[in-house]
Amino acid sequence: MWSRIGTDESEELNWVPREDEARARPPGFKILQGGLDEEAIAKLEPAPDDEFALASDDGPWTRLAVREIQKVDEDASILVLSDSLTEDDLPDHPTLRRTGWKTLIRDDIDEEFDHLANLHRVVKIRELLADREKVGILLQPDPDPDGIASAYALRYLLGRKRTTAPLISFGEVQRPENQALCHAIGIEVRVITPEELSDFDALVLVDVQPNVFGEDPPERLKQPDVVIDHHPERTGYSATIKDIRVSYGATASIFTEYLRATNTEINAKLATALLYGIKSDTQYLGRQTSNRDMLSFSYLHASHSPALLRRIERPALPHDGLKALGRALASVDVRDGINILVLGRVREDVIPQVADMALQAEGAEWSIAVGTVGRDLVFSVRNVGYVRAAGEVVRAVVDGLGVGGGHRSMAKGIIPLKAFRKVYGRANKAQIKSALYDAFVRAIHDDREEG
Ligand SMILES: [Mn+2]
Repeated sequence: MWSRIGTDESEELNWVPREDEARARPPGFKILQGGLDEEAIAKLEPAPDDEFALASDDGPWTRLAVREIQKVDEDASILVLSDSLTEDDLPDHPTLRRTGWKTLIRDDIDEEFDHLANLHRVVKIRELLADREKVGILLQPDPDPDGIASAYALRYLLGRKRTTAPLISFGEVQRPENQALCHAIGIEVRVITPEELSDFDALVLVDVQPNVFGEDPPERLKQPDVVIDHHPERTGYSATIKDIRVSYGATASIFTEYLRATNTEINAKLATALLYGIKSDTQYLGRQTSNRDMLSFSYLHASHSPALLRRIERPALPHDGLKALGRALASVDVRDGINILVLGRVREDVIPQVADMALQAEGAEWSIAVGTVGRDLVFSVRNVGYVRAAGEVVRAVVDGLGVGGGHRSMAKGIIPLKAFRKVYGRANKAQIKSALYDAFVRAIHDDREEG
């Protein structure tokens, strides 16, 4: 059996019965008149861009077919579909590839079964919650983008509004980027007290499990209706439906699969929120990313809004923040690969944005943006990635003074002004710059000595 696949949408399937084969041709196939030989193939008038597929587990027949095709079109592209032939059974031909039917079908079928399992899960969740008047979607205190996006997706899947399925938390959204997400998408997270949980007819925990609310969480929390999360599974509670997938880098990936499995149309806002949720929980598909997260990310990428994403990731800079940046830039000097910009009093979200930008300075391997927020010095640190981990360096810098941490290439530190003054005397810009410069040189240098 073989087929010729035209490039102009005309697809021709031909059937070449083997001599010992009594079977009739399958539906949709034409008989290759004259059997398998050069002349019969030539009658098909193959065009130079045509591709051929040979489906056979018979080595001699396949070799013959390749030979006959080559006589007509010397460098024809040929795909051999067989699960039993190996490369040794096949003739040497520069544009020949082999793949197995079963492998091809298995991959697709596996995916369909995954969709089916997700569909089943969503149907059960919808059934469970259908008659409940008010469903509370509970997030951890100071929820992160993964949680917020997932909760928003759940409400969408349930076809509910904020009145019948509000997003709730025991602590408000604090980080400026997370507030920007809520603002850009139009999501409201309502802060409630544990007592207010009794106002709800159903409780769903998203991106969190009850243990996060302390050793002995409120009684209502120990029996949630649904828990959907990717953190390690905890004990001490019983949920009617639990979907915990620890291999996933983000809960938003689970919800993306729910949406796909139910053929739910994902609008730009929802796609952007989920994409940002995956991106931020996996450090832009870095650490703890599974293939699942990659698949969901690329699926969402097609329908997300880049403009909306930019607005979330780069909140508008306030004018006084820009002026502070201008003054800091006026005295820029990159020494030992370190670029420190001291901004003075600014809105907190200006600091990481300045740190991002400062790393672009010529010769900079490290950038540090420092600002005064409330009674603290807050600084964001970035590096080029191939130097000592930013998180470690920041921990060394704030040691005994404040708090800090982060990852390989980005970190954040906070030093109370009081603690800074105790050690360094004054907290003016010049003093902050030289003190931090010395501390960073020491912290970065430490690593080099340790090897
Ligand atoms: Mn998460």
